[in-house]
Amino acid sequence: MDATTMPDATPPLPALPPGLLTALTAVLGPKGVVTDAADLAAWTTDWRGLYQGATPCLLRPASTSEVSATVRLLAQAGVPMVPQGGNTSMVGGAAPDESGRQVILSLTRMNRIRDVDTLDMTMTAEAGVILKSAQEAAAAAGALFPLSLGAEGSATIGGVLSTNAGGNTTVRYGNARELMLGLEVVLPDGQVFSGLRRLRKDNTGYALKHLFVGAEGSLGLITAATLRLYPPARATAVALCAVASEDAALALFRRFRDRDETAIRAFEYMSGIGMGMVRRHIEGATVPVEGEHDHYCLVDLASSRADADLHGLMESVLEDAMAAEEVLDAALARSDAQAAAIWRLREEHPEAQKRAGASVKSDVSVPVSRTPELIRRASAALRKLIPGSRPVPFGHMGDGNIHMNLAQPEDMSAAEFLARGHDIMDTVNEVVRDLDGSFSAEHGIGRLKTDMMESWRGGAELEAMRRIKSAFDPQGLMNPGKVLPS
Ligand code: FAD
Ligand code: 2HG
Ligand code: ZN
Repeated sequence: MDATTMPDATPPLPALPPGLLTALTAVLGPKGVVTDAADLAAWTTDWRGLYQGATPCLLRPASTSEVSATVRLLAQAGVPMVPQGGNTSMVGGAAPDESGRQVILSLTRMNRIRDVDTLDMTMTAEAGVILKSAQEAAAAAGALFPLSLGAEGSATIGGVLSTNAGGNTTVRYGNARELMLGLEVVLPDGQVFSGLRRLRKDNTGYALKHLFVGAEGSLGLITAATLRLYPPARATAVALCAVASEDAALALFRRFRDRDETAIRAFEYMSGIGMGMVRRHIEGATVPVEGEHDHYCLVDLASSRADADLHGLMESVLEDAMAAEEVLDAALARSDAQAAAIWRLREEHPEAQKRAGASVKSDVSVPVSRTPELIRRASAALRKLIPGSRPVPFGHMGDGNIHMNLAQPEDMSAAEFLARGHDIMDTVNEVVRDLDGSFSAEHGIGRLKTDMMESWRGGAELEAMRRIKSAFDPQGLMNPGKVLPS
């Protein structure tokens, strides 16, 4: 077979309906329409590299009216669309499928902070504002936007709301939903739902705005949001603790909660295996407690009162926990730099795990009281399923949300290990189900977990979700193949 007779390995992408690209370019200008295959590659692959999709074009509207006009044109032509923010989804939520028919609608050019009000304590930000920029804008006004997560340098306001992201401070401030007061959304037919109300109380029938939070772009495109602000932290204390067991970790959380629940800003669990990966793979990472331990906790206390004695509280609780042999050793940060170095040990867990080889992630939650049992039982089941594999549980213990991840055995190929991905997730989920938990805590469903919806949310619950979907999006054009099984 020579080159002229050889079939093309990748068939050409189906063209968009005639005239559509011209009409879109008239709305968005040349900067708003990207069709060059080389430029599109970065947008069609997800952060974890799980999916390699295809798209005929990337559309980049710069205003709500441009989003509305774009969606109207695509809806009239029956073209499916995939909303995208920072493309940091852990579940392939923002990646198009392989059909080459799904257009990517990126909101990153909508990046204006429209308003910060420190009397109402609200910020109105467009969907493409990077989370870190939103935090900085709040800080510049003397306030705090508390949502904080490892991807905050890339994730956008539209993305964190659409996934109902949690992160490190949920234990204190709630997840993205709880930080949202109002939304502006372009509906699947192009209409604009203008709900940017900054009201703390607003009992007017169905809370439509909440449907779009956590919907992962399946009901419409969030173009802007009004968010809650808080007073900034004026006193803080951060410690890394080596703890005796999973139960000791939870007991430590309880000690802090019993002494002063309002002081806890974050309470994170890390395993010895995960900490070992950070030591090995992250340059400059040093663990400030001596020796190697099986379990660690990061405790972060904060108060808006400058005179709050949080170091005193931290030392006193840790002394009690050491006397009870729950805490084996602890390092209390004496400067902001030391606090940041402790936080880095936690934040670099995803990157360290990536560098340590293939891994399968399970973002799950159980009632807080059952987190020790989750970690113990799921780790044992995973070790039994794949001998030599390394469970790397870590995460937001104060919320009952553990990333029950599994790293490949050193002597197994990545491909062989990843082929067991569904078995691995099923093994974790079996324990989670038994503990009254959820198979998706904060990362969402995306493409990865859509086929789990039937068994976890079947019956009336799934049926109600399907009705909502078809009421908003009767043509099924908004992020098809995500969230709901077809
Ligand atoms: P994308 O990935 O672009 O999109 C996410 C989903 O939302 C997709 O379904 C997409 O279609 C949809 N979407 C995006 N923008 C819009 C919009 N404007 N309107 C409608 N739909 C939209 N998550 C946590 O909850 N807690 C963590 O601690 C955490 N840590 C992370 C750490 C790392 C290193 C990484 C890579 C991710 C982490 N995540 C975490 C995952 C988290 O879901 C994302 O970081 C974030 O919420 C997604 O924002 P994004 O702008 O990148 O959205
Ligand atoms: C975190 O808490 C993120 O760091 C990512 O939610 C978790 O990599 C993961 O599994
Ligand atoms: Zn997390």
